[in-house]
Parts: sequence; structure tokens; C-alpha cells
Amino acid sequence: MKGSPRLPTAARAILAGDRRTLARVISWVENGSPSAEPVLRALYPRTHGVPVVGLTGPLGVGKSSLISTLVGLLRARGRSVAVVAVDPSSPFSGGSVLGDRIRLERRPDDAGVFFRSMASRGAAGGVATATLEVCRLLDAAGFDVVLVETVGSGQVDVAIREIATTSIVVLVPHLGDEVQTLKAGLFEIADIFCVNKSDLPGADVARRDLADLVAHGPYEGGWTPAIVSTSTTAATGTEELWSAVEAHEAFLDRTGGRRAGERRRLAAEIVGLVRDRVGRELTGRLERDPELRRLLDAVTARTLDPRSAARRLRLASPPGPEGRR
Ligand SMILES: Nc1nc2c(ncn2[C@@H]2O[C@H](COP(=O)(O)OP(=O)(O)OP(=O)(O)O)[C@@H](O)[C@H]2O)c(=O)[nH]1
Ligand SMILES: [Mg+2]
Repeated sequence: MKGSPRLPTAARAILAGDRRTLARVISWVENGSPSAEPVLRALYPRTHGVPVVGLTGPLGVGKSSLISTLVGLLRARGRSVAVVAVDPSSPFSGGSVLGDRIRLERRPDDAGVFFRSMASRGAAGGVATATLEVCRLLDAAGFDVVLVETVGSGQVDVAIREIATTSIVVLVPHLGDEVQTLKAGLFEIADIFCVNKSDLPGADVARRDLADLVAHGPYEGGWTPAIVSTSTTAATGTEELWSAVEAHEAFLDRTGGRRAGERRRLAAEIVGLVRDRVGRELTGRLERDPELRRLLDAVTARTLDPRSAARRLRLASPPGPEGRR
């Protein structure tokens, strides 16, 4: 709470704009360190629910390039922006560059920009939860907008729905077949379709194909996905892309979709954390819990099948002081 004398030092530093501490706490989250928990707890009431804009899409479609141009646009408009790349194929570090495949202008003196790539293998509750927690740290640190890039290896990343307030699915011309096969999944994810590399031939066709698919609404919540063409090399479409983001964010505020989306994401987060905890507890019990050992013996001896064993297993009160009821 405001003015709490018990605010952890790291939380106070993050609120005061200390970027090194911010980076350190992000690493704690990334590595599943218990040190993260009191900081996250202290900062949660200090978050505002800033727009979190997710970019996902197949490899190499230009997600990082688009982020770079969006950062330029947002900075020109005086908005501060943080970028998170989740499990990136080309990592960036030290607040600078997304690998060498794209040239993200270094802005070492600009406190209004923060870049971070993260791998989240060790994090509690999975990748989506860790990313959400990092977004929350960035929110508390005062950034106006958070941009998240997720790499789905040749696919789009469904988890972006658990992270972003606005999700952009980035595609390129000549992904016709891919669009068809991804169709069902795509439309659950995308608030905005971005046809990038529109300097290449076939962009108009791709846009038309998408428009045909989009026409098959109505959509849950009442938002029809927007379609925007961009080219980062020709520097076109960036403003239109951001306008689409703003339109979607305004739609969320107008319709109550922001609250509904937040509740859905929080529910998924809590479930993810509980699943993680139960999994860890059970794994820990495998060797020392007599009940579990008996079940395992029975399954090994073919007198019990795995599903029945799973159903019989009591989840509550594992041994140890913490789990006792
Ligand atoms: N012709 C053209 N090439 C582009 C455009 N945008 C990006 N590229 C190129 O596409 C390649 C991949 O760009 P990235 O921004 O790294 O794409 P990405 O989607 O972030 O890639 P991954 O993170 O590896 O999935 C680079 O060589 C870019 O220069 C564009 O608008 N037109
Ligand atoms: Mg990238």
C-alpha cells in the first residue's frame, strides 16, 4: 500500500526508476528465484494496467523490426516504452539490441526506453505467467506502454492472449497456405492482423485473403480484427498500425472488455501458478510419500492403471509443515 514502511528495497528502487534493480528483479522472475515474490507482492497495488501490446507470428516476419519502428513512433510522441522479447531466437541484452539481424537504434541515454529479452524456463507457472509478472514490473516502473514479442516457431503463440491487452499477429505476403492452416487459432488470438513486408509482391492479395477470412465474424466481445499493411524497410504503415492499437484499447475501455480480459488473464495466471505448485509438490512426494509409493507399486504391477491412480491421489495435505491442514 502507499507509504508502506515495509516496502522491500528493490520495490522502492523500481518505483524510483532504478533500471539496474528493475533488470535484476526481472532476472529473478526469469530464473524462478524466490527473491522475486516479495517485490512482486509489494508492487502489485502500484500497477496501473498499462497497455501491453503483443506481437506474434511466424519466424522472420519482421516482429522485431516492427517493434523498433513502433518504439520510434512512441518516443516521438513522448510516450515511454518497454520491450520484452520472450525466448527470442536472437537475444538482446544490456538494454540494447535485438540481435544483429535488425538495427534497433541504440538510445543509451534515453530513460524512456527499456529492452529486455527473457528466457523463462525456470519460472513458476510457465512462460505466460513469468512474462505477465515482468510486464507488471515494467508497469510499476512507470512505462506508458509495454511491447511483447513472442516467437512461435513457425506458428503463432497462443500464450500471447494470456499476456497482452492487444494482440498483433504479424504475417507476410505469400503465407496463404499458412493462414489457411492457422485459421482457427489465428482468429482467437488476433485483435490486429499486420501484413508486414508489404513492399514485396503479393501484399495486396494477402490483405484481401485476410479480409475475406475476417468477414466471417461475429467475434466474441464484438471487436472485428483490424487489418493493417506495413513495411519497415519502406517505413510505411507504422502510424496506421499504432492507430489500430489505440482503437482496440479504446474499444476495451468503452465496452468493459478491459476488465473482462484482465479477469480472464488473472484466472489463467492463478491456475497456472497452482498447477505449478501442485506439480512440484507431487514430484517431491514421489519418493517419500507412502501413499504415492503404494499407488506407484500397484501401477507398476499392472494391478492399477495410471488414470485410476491419478484419480485416487489425494492432493491436499502433503507431508511437511507447510502443507498440513
Ligand atoms: N522486405 C522487407 N523485409 C523486412 C521488413 N521488415 C523486416 N524485414 C526483414 O526481415 C528479416 C527478419 O526481421 P525481424 O524483424 O528480425 O523478424 P522477426 O519476426 O522478429 O524474426 P524472429 O524474431 O527471428 O522470428 C530481417 O532481415 C529484416 O530486415 C519489411 O517490411 N520488408
Ligand atoms: Mg524477432
